[in-house]
Amino acid sequence: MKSPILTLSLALILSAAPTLASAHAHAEVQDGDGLKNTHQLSTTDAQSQQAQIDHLQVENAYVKATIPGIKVSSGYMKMTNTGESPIRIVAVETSAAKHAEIHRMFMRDSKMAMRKVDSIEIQPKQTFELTPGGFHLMFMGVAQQFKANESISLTLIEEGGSRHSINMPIVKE
Ligand SMILES: [Cu+2]
Repeated sequence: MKSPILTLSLALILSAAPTLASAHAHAEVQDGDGLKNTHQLSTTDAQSQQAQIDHLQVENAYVKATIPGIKVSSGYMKMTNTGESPIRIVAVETSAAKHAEIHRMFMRDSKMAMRKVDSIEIQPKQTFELTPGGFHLMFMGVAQQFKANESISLTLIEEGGSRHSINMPIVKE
């Protein structure tokens, strides 16, 4: 029932970068044709590792395009924990900006403000959405202008060190 979404998420992860193999703790799962079709827990090592990767499923990831001279952008996505234990994202990394942080919008004196947060936790079987006006990723010191129809790659880092590389298309506001 969840197959189409999982397939999409896996495609996003796999398209992210050839560096996935070195960046990801579960690099072995890149081997084999079964990768695209098999998402259930199974008896083989390769497949159970692959299931682990799938525990964090990312959809609809995007960052906002920037205009020349503006070095700040923000990013959004929908993350689903398909596993049995909580996933805590403690950092994000990208070579596209000097600093990448997890932020949260909040009201202060009836105005919207934002602050950095240390982590976000996604409970088992829950979806956590980064949205304009809510939690989001903040990019400061954008290295090169974020141009619509291009993309940046981003690595989500879990507590414990697991890394998930994703591709974030750049979208014009
Ligand atoms: Cu922010």
